[in-house]
Amino acid sequence: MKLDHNHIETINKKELSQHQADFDFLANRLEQKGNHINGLIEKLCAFQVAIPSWALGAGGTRFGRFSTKGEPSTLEQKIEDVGLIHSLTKTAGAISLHIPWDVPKDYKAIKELADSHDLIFDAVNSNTFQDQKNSPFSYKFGSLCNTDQKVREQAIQHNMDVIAIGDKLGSKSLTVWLADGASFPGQHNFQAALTNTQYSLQSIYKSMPQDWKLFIEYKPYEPNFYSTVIQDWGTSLMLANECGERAYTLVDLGHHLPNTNIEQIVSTLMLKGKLGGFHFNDSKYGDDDLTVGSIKPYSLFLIFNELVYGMENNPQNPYPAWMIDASHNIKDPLEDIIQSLEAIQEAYAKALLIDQNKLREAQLNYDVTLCQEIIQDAFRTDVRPLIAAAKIRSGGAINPIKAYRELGLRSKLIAKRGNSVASGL
Ligand SMILES: [Mn+2]
Repeated sequence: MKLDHNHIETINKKELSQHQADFDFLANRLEQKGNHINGLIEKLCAFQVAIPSWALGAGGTRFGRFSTKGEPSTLEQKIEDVGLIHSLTKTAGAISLHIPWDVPKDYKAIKELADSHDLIFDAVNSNTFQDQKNSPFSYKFGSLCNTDQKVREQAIQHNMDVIAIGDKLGSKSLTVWLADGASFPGQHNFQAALTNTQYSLQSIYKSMPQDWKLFIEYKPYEPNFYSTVIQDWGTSLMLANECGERAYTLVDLGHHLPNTNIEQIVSTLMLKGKLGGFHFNDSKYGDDDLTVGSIKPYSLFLIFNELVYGMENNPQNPYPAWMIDASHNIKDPLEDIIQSLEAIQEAYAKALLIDQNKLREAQLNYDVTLCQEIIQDAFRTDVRPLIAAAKIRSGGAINPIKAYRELGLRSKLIAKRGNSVASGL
């Protein structure tokens, strides 16, 4: 299923005059403050976030899973769903595959399908946190960290297979997230587990094509509840440095202990040129994988402040790979992703409004009050008309959730696919 652009235009027409009034008011205010409206809109249009292939169906918890119905059961349908999201938002121009959940059968056809939806393949994700059918060895006691060399070799080979698959699709990076860790004190020799992980990652790194990047994700706990081998950004950075120039740390917002200062982590990594990728979600307690911006929008804004600063001042850091890594337990997954994209755009737009020169001056004058005023003035600005203007310019919907509902897209998907449940998770 593909959206006819005329349908979006018809829906937009109904909102155009209200939008224009809102936009003129905001643009006037922002111009008075010295902002260049056109430049802001261009930056918003250019900002694209990858959608992971496993996020298009209802997620679940260990207590159950409630299907949304009409979920995609093939890779083709998953691409179709990302295509729908991208048509409405014009900010989801990439898909991130999870292997082995989404291995293409016909690479040429899959590439053409993605292309027809204006989508590229972003980072590919390996999976050594589950045992795969027909695999001789189990990851129950770890994969890249395992004490048994044969298990490690199997996990390394899997990552090499994932790289080969990604390479055929035009991906340029591999994301490694490990569940490796210990559930109880004494279970692991920490040093041996870290050393094995390091050697395994180095083997994977060496096998990558020259233009590929390796992203190393960290997480403090879960599914192992005593320790994880790559528990924090420091460990990830250390491993990345030991691999080489094209290895980077990947920050997932949910992979921190409560109240961690994530914006400072972002800032440090970008200064060192080592922030490779970024996974968006939101959380109240742990790795809750909730809709981006639904719990802590101010925190997201502060993180974007550092991302914007880094993108403008740290040429040593490559442009990060953005991806939504959330789970949708009770909402329609496509609506949830659209809400996440809106929250990301909002935080980005607000961060772009921060007057960095004034902020620097206030910092040098030790004017703490003014520093807060400058930052919060940007945060308190309602930037939604700016985001809508970017949507109009790129051919998206002024209000994507409203358009999704008015077009009855979930009902149409159910009519086509029935009560199908997404494959993968
Ligand atoms: Mn993640």
